[in-house]
Amino acid sequence: MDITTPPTRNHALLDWVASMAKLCGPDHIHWVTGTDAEHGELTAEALKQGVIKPLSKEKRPGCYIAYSSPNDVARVEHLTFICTPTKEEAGPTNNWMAPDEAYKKLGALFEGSMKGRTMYVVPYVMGPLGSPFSKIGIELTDSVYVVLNMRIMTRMGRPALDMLGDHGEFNHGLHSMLDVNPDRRFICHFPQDNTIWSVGSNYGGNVLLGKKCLALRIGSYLGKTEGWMAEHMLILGVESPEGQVTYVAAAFPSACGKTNFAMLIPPKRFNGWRVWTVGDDIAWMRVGPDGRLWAINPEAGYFGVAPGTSFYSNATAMNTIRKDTLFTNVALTEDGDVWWEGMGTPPEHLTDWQGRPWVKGSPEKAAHPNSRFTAPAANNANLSPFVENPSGVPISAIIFGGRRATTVPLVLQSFNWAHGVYLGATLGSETTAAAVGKVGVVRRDPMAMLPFCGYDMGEYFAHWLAMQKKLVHPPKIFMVNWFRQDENGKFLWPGYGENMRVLKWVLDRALGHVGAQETVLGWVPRGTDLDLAGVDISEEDFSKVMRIDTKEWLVEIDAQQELFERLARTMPKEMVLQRELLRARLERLDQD
Ligand code: OXD
Ligand code: MN
Repeated sequence: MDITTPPTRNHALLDWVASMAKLCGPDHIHWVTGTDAEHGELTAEALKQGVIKPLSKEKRPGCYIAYSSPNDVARVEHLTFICTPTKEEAGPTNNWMAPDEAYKKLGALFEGSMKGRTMYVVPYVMGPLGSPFSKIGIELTDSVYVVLNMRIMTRMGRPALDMLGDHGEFNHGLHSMLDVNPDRRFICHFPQDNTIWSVGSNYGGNVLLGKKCLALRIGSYLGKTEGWMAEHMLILGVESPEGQVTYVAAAFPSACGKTNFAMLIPPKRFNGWRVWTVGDDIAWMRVGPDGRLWAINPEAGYFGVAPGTSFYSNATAMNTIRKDTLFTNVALTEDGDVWWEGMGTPPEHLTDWQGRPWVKGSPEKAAHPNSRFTAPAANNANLSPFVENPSGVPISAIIFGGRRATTVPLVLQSFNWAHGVYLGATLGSETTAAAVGKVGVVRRDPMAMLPFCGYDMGEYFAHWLAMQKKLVHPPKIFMVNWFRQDENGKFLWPGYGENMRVLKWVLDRALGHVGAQETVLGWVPRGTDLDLAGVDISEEDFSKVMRIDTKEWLVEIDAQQELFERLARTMPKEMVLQRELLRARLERLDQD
């Protein structure tokens, strides 16, 4: 076995790498340092292996395109396991495997899996370097594609080892692609051991172990035990013309526009306003000494959904991905550029995401619906200057949003923290292409964390409720729905930049600048409090988008029953009572 010199004296790390190498049997071990020179070598290696292809140097400098196996294009929730000593700890919404069984089963798959391959040792930090909020992980992987992605998504290499030192704690991540076969694909989390084992996939969410696996599944478990929160939330800062910046965290299920919202460009009407991106997918939040909730973005890049991204929907992202970006499963133009559905008019000819010729007008999608860009946050012209702040940014408002064609109004504010937790806990959303399975069916996705909570969801709600005790200045909680449709299936709200109107009301409420009108569901904007000047929406459509229909809500409450039943063992009483209170209010209204 050929080994680059381990740049560490951390014995726990050296011993663990040695034992995993013994199990997987790679020909080489490469300790990743993260330098530019090394990046050049890894890129050359990936090109040689045919894992990536260069894009046009003029159009996309430093950019590459990769294609995954057609059987490996999204997260696989049915093959994702939480391996806690008891099934109860994982809870009824997670797949569970006993730790011994999982180590045995996956151990047999890992055995000799890296023969003829290189094992890359990838040290990385989630969170700003040197921040006490940050966590260190080591991912052992046989995929050079993973290493190239981790370089963008995390603080990878030597700085991570320096932060770890000789004795530090780290997450133990082991990944092998094997033969990318869905029959031999498992993503297992061992929260008690701070360990993740992933086999048989090479798709981002399954294999970039810092992201969903560490930052959310293991992170939420650590958050519960250490008294903080790991959430599937973007973080943004809104700067007023006077220079006051207010921070908001927002949870939306996968592929519901978090990246677009995090990079929002205010419309003309909001001259002098600016939105700063702190993060687009994950927030780690702690109560600060001032009693406010402070959030960091543990990531260093964006693993964004490409389809639908355009200069209209997200100009900031389009500019971010101009250089140094890795594209996966998008279509390729004849002049070495990328294209996907929703970007604009397609060229006459493309090569589709499976390498097949594609002609304009073809009914087939040229890019996979879950195709992605991996881009450095540093490319974002609106990146918050506080993104590296070791203590994060103070959050004044939390937003929950789903993708709902009916029922859920454009915006409302919860009555209080517990009611806000109830709104988040019962969030429903139509499924998207980000996970394998049927698209477009409403499922409960509590706090957009259903696929990402590393322990029992009822306990997770209890943790949310318990956080209130520590918060002297809790953020105000809101619910939004950008996706409501009319009877003909047309979206009622223009969305994208116009969401600034809603955001402004959220800020006004969070900062106590405006009153509001009470409804059965929560507080909503009064007459003119939501600035609609210049928005392309009729009065009638606006009333439709804000409509709270008693009958629909009685059905919605019934649709929450399955979640309440599944989580009955640990569902906090407050959640049950919130639901009953809402039911009583709705029934009274329905009778009147
Ligand atoms: C993601 C997801 O990739 O949520 O962020 O699937
Ligand atoms: Mn996500």
